[in-house]
Order: sequence, then structure tokens, then C-alpha cells
Amino acid sequence: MKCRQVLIPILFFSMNAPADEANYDEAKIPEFTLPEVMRFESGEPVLTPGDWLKRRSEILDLFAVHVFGHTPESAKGHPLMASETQVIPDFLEGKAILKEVSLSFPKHDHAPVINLLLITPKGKSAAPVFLGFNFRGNHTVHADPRITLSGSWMRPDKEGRVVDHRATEKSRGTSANRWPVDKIIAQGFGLAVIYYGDIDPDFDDGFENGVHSVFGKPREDEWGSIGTWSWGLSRALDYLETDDSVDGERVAVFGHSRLGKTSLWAGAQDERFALVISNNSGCGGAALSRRAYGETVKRINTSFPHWFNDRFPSYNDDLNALPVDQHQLIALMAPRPVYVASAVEDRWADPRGEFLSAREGSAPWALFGKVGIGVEEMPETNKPVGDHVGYHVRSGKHDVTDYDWDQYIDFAKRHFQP
Ligand code: GTR
Repeated sequence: MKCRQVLIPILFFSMNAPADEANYDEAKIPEFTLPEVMRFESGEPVLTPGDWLKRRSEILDLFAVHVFGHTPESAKGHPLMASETQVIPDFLEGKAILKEVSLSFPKHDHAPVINLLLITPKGKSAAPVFLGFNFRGNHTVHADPRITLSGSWMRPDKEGRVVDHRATEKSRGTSANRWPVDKIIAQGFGLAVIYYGDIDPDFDDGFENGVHSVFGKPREDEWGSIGTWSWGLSRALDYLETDDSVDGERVAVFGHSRLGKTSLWAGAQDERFALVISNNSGCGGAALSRRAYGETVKRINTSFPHWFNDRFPSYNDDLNALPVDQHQLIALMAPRPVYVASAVEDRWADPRGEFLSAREGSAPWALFGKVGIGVEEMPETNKPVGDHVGYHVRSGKHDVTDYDWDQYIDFAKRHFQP
């Protein structure tokens, strides 16, 4: 199957528009041609599953060089020491077991400790698991007071539940609406979460803190924070593979927003993730960069200079020079299943750009006798589509809702069947 080229007419659009003037007009999207998925950089076509595996590593390397940065050699597969710090055998009124596990660097006094919270259905061994980062600490995912309050650096919140960058008791359960733990457990899945700031606090400190204190300041071709967070997900998977309550071959990596960009980059790099989910990941995640709709590459590199590598900003004003676009990031999951979700009111993340990315990235699945997204047109609101590339645009705003989780659970059930 040959990758179609997308040509969208331009009426007028200036890439030099001030960073805060986001474009929300389809008619003002610049003309562009997407880089090919199904051709090698040499121009040769990709025709067989074996070709795809080679093309896959070519694209993966391009994303490391131009967007996310390389993982430093010293960090690749770096082992962490896992210790169980708490087990609650009667979590969710006895329906689940909760475990807290600390993942630490044995020989580094100032290194961060990564706290993993694992909830698995009682009486079931080897459960498939959703693994994802949270934004405000593991104790925000569920209000049970036995969950350890995070002691890590936190961004202040408007409600004053974080004082001096430390979480307070008031913040317990405050993200529970994004993590329907009961539903996940009732459907036979486990849930593993980590506070993303345990890996690398989310502010631009010149790469001093978090895991940079172990691996050193990145060289200019090396990772930014999205790279370090992705690395953390792989280290969590190292642990999950050793835990009897988890089926290490059925771990779905999930992320919302900046953490959706992260789940995609983690899934692209680490093929042990059996399924990958991007929720409202937008620019630098599922959305096509060349559309420059809502958040642009220039804007994201200006607001968050620590997320990507040092090369990515060189494309701020010349997106057509960028050797990759985000449909190729979706393609990197092939032949594994991947789900992309948008929200109608989340225009900043460009729902249509996320759909087009899922569609244009779908070609490699055909080489494996599988269907990717399987549709041409963007579906109606709240009408999920897709086979190995799932997609929906739900009503509402930038968030994670029960509706989103219902689709992820259905999708995972479909693909995790023995
Ligand atoms: C926004 C950013 C988005 C998205 C979001 C989030 O400020 O512009 O790219 O990542 O944050 O992560 O909440």
C-alpha cells in the first residue's frame, strides 16, 4: 500500500505570526506534503514485513535526531532496584490488591526514587495492565488515605492543594475522575501509575534534577524531558515483567496530553509495550506538525524548551524542512495496536490533525495482513473507528473521561484476547 500524500491548499498563513496567535481556520493551513511512511529515505518502496522493520528503525532514528533526542547510552536499559514498600491486600473493598514499589538507583545518593503504584484484580494472576503517568502524584489517583502521599516536587495548583511545591493531604483523590480504578479492575485489568515528576520535574532547570543527576546534562543530540519520561515508562515495564500479578506481555502504555506525547515515544522505542494509547496528545504527539493548527512547533518549543531535543526548534519557522511528521510516530507502533483519542473542544491539540495522523500512519499494518484505521473520513463525535489503529473524537474538552476509558478497555480486550 502506498502512502498517499496530503496536499492542502493555502489561502494565507504566515509562519511568522506571533506565537500567541494560534490558527483555528482550516483555510489558513499551509500547503504541505507529508514525509513518506512506506518509502525508505533512499526512495525505495517498503514492500514486506521485513522491509517495514528496517524502515521502522530508520524512522525511529529520525525522530530521535530531529525531535525527541537520543537516550544516552548510559541510560539505555539501566537497571533500577525494586523494593515493595507497602501492600494493601483489601483495596477497593477487597476487590483488588494495591502495591507500592520504589524503583531506585542503587549507587547514587542524590538520584530520584521512582514510586510505582500497582493495583491488580484480586484472585487473578497475570492480569493485563494499563501503565501511565499521572500529573500530581499517585495519591491523587484514588482517595484511599492509605496511599502514600507523594513527597516529590509538584507544580502549585490554583486550589492551593500544593504548598511550597509539596503535595498536601487536600490533594488526595483529586485526579480520580481521570482514573476509573473500579471500572478497570472490574473489567479484569490492572493499573500501574507513576508521578511523572519522579523521573524529571517538569520545569526548565537546565537538566540538573531528576534522572539527569545520574546520567548528566544531555548533549545537544540527547533527550529532553519527554525522552526521560519515556525511559521511565520502560523501567516501570522492567519491573512489571517481574511481578506475578501482571502479564508483562500485555502491558498497554497510556498517557494524556504531554504524557500522551510521552506514551507514544515510549511505545515507539520499546516494542515490549503491547498496546499504545495517546489521549489528547496534540503537538509533538499525535497531531500533524505541518498543519500548524492550534499549538505549533514554534509555540511548544518556546513554552516548553526542555521537552524536546535542541534540534527540534530549528524547524520552528520551516516545518517543511522537518524530515518527519507525527503520522510516522503512529506508524512506528506497527504491527502492534495503537489508539489515538481527541476531544472536540480541544482545538489546541488539533483533533483533525490527530485523526489525519492516525489515518496517514496506518499503511504498515497492511503488510502484516492487518487493518490500521480502515476509514477515510474523520468519524462523527463519539463514534469510535479503527481496527489496529483506533480513533475517536469525543464531545467535551481536553481531559480524560470515562468515555475515553470505555474505549481503551474495549480496544485492549479486543487485542489482548489469547
Ligand atoms: C499545554 C501544552 C500542550 C499539552 C498540555 C498538557 O500547555 O501546550 O502541548 O501538552 O499542556 O500537557 O497539559
